[in-house]
Amino acid sequence: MTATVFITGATSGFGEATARRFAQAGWKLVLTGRRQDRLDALCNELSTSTEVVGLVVDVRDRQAMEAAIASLPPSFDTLQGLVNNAGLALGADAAQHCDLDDWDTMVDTNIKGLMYTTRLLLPRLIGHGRGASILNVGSVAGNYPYPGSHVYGGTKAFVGQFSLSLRCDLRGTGVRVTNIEPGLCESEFSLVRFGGDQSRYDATYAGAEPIQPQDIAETIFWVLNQPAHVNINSLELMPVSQDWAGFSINRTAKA
Ligand code: NDP
Ligand code: 8X3
Repeated sequence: MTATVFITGATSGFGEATARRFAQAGWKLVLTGRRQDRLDALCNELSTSTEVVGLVVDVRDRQAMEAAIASLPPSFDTLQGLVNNAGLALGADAAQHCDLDDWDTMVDTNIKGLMYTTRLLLPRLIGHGRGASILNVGSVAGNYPYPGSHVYGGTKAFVGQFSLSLRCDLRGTGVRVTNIEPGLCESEFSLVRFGGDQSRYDATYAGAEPIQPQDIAETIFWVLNQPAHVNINSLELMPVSQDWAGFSINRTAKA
């Protein structure tokens, strides 16, 4: 039986690169995203080498997710892989200057969208059983604080804890769970975060030799292709150029 992987957020960055990597290995694909033009173009391209279904759907919309998943053809009744990748950061200002709508969007996408997708697909993953995998895309922001991370980091901390707890609940099903936690990676992530500001995007990556989406795709492919008795619990990766800044001490009288 040909293996199938369901990838959220396949219209750019990690998700798109991951779709290409799995297609190259002959896996069947279910790809999601909101931008129909991009999803159609990718599905058309990859359908020359494998079976692909594109679902134009917003992960925040629970009913739309239910309907989209229910519409899958019978050949997708079981899934070997779920890559919960769709997500975003909005802004990097200090918490006291942030827009609550942006915070809602990050929670709704990175937490609730991931939650909905996981719950709705669990029966299909359990149906596959031994060798099935859920791969959640967390972040170093879920492990370490930095100024301007606040809610984004909080959502990724949720992803880490949810992943660990899922492993306990899935005991005996054969379904594996992994949280990958990347650091600085070059993708549209930073254009989205900075409201399309190309100069801030350029400044984020200048001279840093950031991780590329293809690097993440290789990592995800490796995780899902481990022997069925091996579970990679979490995997944190950073570019060599990135490390930790150390503790910060404010020495003004006010603080
Ligand atoms: P991109 O912005 O390139 O890709 C994000 C993807 O998520 C797009 O395909 C987008 O598709 C999709 N998406 C966003 N919101 C929604 C939504 N509401 N419903 C459905 N799809 C949605 O960023 P990356 O590839 O870099 O990011 C992928 C994941 O990796 C995210 O979870 C991010 O937090 C995480 N990450 C990124 C890092 C980085 O430095 N780049 C580092 C660590 C983690 P569309 O707009 O078409 O809906
Ligand atoms: C994205 C990585 O360091 O910008 O999750 O938070 S970082």
